[in-house]
Amino acid sequence: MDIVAIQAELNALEADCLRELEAATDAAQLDAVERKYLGKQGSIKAMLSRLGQLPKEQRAELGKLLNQSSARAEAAAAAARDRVKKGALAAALEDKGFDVTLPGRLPAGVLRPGSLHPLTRVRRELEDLFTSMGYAVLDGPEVELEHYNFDDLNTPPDHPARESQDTFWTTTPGICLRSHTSPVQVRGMRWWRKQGFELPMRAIAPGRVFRNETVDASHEHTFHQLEGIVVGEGISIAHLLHSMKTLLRGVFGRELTVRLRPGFFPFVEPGFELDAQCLHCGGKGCAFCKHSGWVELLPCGLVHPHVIAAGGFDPGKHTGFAFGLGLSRLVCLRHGIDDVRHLLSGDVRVLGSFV
Ligand code: FA5
Repeated sequence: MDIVAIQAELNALEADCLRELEAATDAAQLDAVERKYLGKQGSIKAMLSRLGQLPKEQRAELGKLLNQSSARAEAAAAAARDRVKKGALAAALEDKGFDVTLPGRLPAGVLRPGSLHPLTRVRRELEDLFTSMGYAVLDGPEVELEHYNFDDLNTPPDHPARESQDTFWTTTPGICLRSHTSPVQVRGMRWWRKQGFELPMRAIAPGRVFRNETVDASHEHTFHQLEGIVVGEGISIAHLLHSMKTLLRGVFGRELTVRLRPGFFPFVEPGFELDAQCLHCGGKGCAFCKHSGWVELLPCGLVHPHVIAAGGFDPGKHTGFAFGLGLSRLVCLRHGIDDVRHLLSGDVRVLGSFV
């Protein structure tokens, strides 16, 4: 056979290949055409075996022709693939049964739907509960002035109570990470006055706080509290108790067994510790309640006159109550989480159980 005959055969093969690529309407058909002509066993490639039939001087020429032909067929195959892909997408979009707003279908267990963190959920519930009773929701800085974190809260530098909250200090003197949400008491009172709002002032301030302390099942170095403060004329312990009961009923949907005992905080007088019976062990004692059967949850009291004055109100006329709910512990109690460290662990298995 001479080169002219082989060349004619090659041209015919190429033309067939291009026609079949053109006619293919889906990826499977394209695969078949590519296999038939361009695959290792494909007929264009098979022409290589014919080189041996030619005299030496014509082999290079046929080799070149074969390469050119393969390159053209491969380019046509790529273009056909592109056409088929675009066509499939256009057809899918045309199809009235295709809803682009539907979430993707994923193999089960690969990706889970997102969910709100239990802390966020309880915080939002409490915000709803308190705003429905006329409270404002305030915010305060996490990096706080020592002044607001301690001094204005009737806790001067030499006060022993400073040691009960192991504070993270920054390298700038007078600036710390807030060790509780109570600085929002004074910030809030000043803001309330500046706005010219009427009394009683009612506000809550949920947020993150930090303590340089040894962590265990009920202690984290970073945790959440929810501060509450009410200031006006004639605000008494009766108001405080009623509000605390409303709060706990709102969170747990039922009355909890609670006890009130005297508690010391420089910024309240008198001060109380409201403990809830441990729901993990029903009061029998476990690691979460440090085997006492009770969980310290809600310290509270009547706002100290010095703090009322620091907030810009008249301690001769105005009284108030304040509380500092341990939000992280409350979330643990409500959701049966037996270790507060799970909350901020970032472990998706924790979040996944609250979808
Ligand atoms: C305070 O922080 C006061 N500011 C609360 C307060 C506010 C009293 C207003 C009176 C008036 P205490 O240090 O006890 O108090 O912390 C309050 C709550 O935060 C505790 O009852 C507990 O539920 C929670 N808590 C304290 N330390 C930790 C910790 N390391 N990890 C998780 N929760 C904690």
